[in-house]
Amino acid sequence: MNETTNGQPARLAGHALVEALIAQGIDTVFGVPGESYLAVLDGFHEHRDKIRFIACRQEGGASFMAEAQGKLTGRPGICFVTRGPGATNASIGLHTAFQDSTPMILFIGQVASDQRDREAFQEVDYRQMFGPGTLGFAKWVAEVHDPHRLPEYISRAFHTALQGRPGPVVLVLPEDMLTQPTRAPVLPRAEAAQAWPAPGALRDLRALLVEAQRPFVIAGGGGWTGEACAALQRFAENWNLPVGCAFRFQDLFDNRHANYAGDVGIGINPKLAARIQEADLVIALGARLGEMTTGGYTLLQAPRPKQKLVHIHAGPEELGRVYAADLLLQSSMGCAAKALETLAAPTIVAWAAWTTAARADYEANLVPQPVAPLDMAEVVKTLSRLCPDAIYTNGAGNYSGWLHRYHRYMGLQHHGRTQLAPTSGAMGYGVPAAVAANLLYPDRTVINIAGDGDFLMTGQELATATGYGAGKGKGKLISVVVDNGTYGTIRMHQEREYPGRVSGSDLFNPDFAALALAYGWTADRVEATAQFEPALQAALERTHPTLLHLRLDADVSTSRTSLSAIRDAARNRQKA
Ligand SMILES: Cc1ncc(C[n+]2csc(CCOP(=O)(O)OP(=O)(O)O)c2C)c(N)n1
Repeated sequence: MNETTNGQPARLAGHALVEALIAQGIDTVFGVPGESYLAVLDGFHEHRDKIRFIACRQEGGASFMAEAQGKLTGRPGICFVTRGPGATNASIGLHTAFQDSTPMILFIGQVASDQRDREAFQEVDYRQMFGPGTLGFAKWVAEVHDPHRLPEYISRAFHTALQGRPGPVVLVLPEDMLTQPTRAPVLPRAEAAQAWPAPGALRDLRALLVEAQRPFVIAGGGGWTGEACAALQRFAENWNLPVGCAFRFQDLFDNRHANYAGDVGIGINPKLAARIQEADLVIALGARLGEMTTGGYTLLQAPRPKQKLVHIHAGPEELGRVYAADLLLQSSMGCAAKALETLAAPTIVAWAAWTTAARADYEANLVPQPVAPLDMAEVVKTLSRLCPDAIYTNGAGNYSGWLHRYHRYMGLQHHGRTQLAPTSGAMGYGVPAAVAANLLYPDRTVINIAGDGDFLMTGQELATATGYGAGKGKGKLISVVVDNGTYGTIRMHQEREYPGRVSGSDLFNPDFAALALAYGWTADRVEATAQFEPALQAALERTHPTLLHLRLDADVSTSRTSLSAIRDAARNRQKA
């Protein structure tokens, strides 16, 4: 036991943990309580004037809220859950934070040390369950045995979550460790170490740009700030480069800007996909170049793309992971963007018409085909018009395609993050993310769009919103449920692969409006396009949250096609 006190009075380790979080600038945590970490809960009571514990209705919701907190604040989102069942429920938010490169710390209460390895009540070995070897849950998992070293573990957890490729960390807390007294000091706030791109590599990048005829920038990933996004915009302006945003990182570049060319994700504008394939130089800035951003590794062929490829990423493990690039640069996003904006650009570039055409393709893609009676494109356009700078949240499902296609996200330099959406494709993300966003920033209006399948995965967090007074401040909280009576995305895939053979994708729904009322929300039903705007206006005037229940014909599958067209095409293929 090695105790460095710095004059700290003795208190429970559980209290020291809460003090460490406060010192890291955390004023809100999300969780579901458990008997495994009562001493920490007591610490939250002790310091209730500085930090609040938001008690959620399921750990999946709590971990999504913490993930959203990480995305919004740029500091690790904090989640507390109990052992076994709590940890298994929380795994979805952890996985999302990993795939989305979001800083987050999940604290898990653990069985007492003298019970370890007996398969004691709810005992799990979290290093096995979530360890880095799983390639999908956490950057680091540690169990804290010595209460005097708690601050060291917490400081390392913050650094690990923030540095390199940001991501989640798991700290496991044996209950007997938490109840010991400690004089452990409170350590200073962790600031992430920044990595600058090497000057030689920047010269090489400039040489590649000067030689290019059809360059394209894809921005994405974690670790961005408003300042970094502003610098990226200036780089794009200096060199007149077309910029696309990786799947669900659409708010990194101002969608209204003349250099913005669209989002590179599911349901990509086919013209944008073709343009990326035709590019002779792709600069991937912070994007992981995963399956969703590369169109299943077809926009950039793996492992050796046709285009010249420059990949800039904060995590060395991402560089050269899939693609044999022409140039790899390890750098934090802030440093990379600032370095790029200083690259001297020629007065005339060869690709001015290429950039103009990329923008024209994006704008043409904003013009919808009218659909009756309820036109989702018009719904999103109305939301964008009335709530241009709101925080928009969604989970997974075809319904999100309208939002991604028609809403014009602003860059982070304007209002911070305005898109909370899981690149992990986790259903159920949008409701808790919206609740967290509004609780953290009561002056910001938050709009959740959810499918009927998606909504009910975490819909019980409406109670959390009501309980903690969400939507009562200047900012409104609105959930738009798009009810088509089916797990529509899966139905779409079924019709394409096994036309007419529907199984397992029908939904039997509650009355969503009545459900919302039961949670203390107001609700409205919308069956036709014209009803949406007045319903939204009324919601924006209320001082508590509103659910808008939209009924959509199941045949309206995506913003580009219908289920019947997909089925007919599949049948014709089978006949041919
Ligand atoms: C937690 C989770 N479970 C299952 C899936 C697979 N999945 C992807 S989309 C989808 C259906 C979504 O249905 P809904 O929310 O009703 O939206 P729609 O596709 O009908 O617009 C399913 C089941 C997933 N992505 N995440």
